[in-house]
Amino acid sequence: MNRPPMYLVACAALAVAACSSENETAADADNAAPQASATEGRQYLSQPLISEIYTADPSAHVWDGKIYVYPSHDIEGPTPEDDLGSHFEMRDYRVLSMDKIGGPVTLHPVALDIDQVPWADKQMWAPDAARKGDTYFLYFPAKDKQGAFRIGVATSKSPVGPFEPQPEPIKGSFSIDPAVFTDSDGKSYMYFGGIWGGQLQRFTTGEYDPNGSKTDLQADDQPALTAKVAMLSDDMLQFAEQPRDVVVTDENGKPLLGGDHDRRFFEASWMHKYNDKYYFSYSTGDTHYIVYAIGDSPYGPFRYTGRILEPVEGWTTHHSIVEWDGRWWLFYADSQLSGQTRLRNVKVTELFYNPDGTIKTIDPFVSR
Ligand code: FUB
Repeated sequence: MNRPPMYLVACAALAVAACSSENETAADADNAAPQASATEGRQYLSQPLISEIYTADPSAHVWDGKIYVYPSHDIEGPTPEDDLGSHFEMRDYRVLSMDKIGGPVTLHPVALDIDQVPWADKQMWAPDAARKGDTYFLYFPAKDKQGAFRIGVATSKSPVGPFEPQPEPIKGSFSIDPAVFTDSDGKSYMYFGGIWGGQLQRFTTGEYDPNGSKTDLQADDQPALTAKVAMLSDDMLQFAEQPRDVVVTDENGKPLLGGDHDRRFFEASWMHKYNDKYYFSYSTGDTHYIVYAIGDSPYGPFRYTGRILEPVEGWTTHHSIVEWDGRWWLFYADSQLSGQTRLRNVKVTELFYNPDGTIKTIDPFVSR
């Protein structure tokens, strides 16, 4: 794929219809004829938001009525695929924005490059963003010079950057996939972590153990490793407390076990609030589901409730959930454009709740 121009306006396949008519709605775009799938003759539910670069791990936010998406920027690298995700060799971030879902998507210039971050060595994985006052915060994981994942933060007066990084990672941060949720009372929390390549299992003592397990705790009958959550400081630049476990329980109130690969936490935390309940959602990794658990507090515990998204094309699955224009949207990614797990593309589709607050499971493929 050629290097794209620094700034361009993209009109993705899904959005072509919306681009061609000002009156077309997001629903019209969602109902556009799906393209034939490269996988098993199935058809994709939705189309990539952009095709000029490869993007994944979309964290979507609505600020001043506009939708901003903070994705990973996938690139072709030389490293062979392995179970630690060494082949995800991303080096910068670029922001997408759109005035409406189904409308034109703007791909903004580089918002943050790894060469700007003194402590970061490689692998800028899934980011998220937050806003407080007139400042925007970009949170990102990267490996430090010792090979340990840490989480950094960078600031800007614009939601699309450029962002200026803090010189050090967030004190006490570790692992990957930060997701920052701001509650109705203005308090912000970072959810983070990932097992296997995300290294949670190598931080169980508080220090990074480079020789630790490559996967998990390797104790299938014990509580699984959990995501972590910490309230952020008033300036949004540090943890205000020691990270706590994000406990997800089964129907009997017992923590999910390490062997429960269909339900236990793997990576890709996201938090949203619906009808005063806290919805913690995440990827189950090697079983490829996006699932969710519901709680009464941002700290949990959360009770496992069900699946949001069935497996997409490609190994990874990572999402965000946001309300826009009175409707709820799932941003996700697959490998439709490249057929390769390391080169992904972000998508969006509408998410629906049942009257009891459960979420209707989405199949990323449709049969027509
Ligand atoms: O994009 C690199 C990693 O793959 C992310 O941090 C994970 O969530 C998975 O999508």
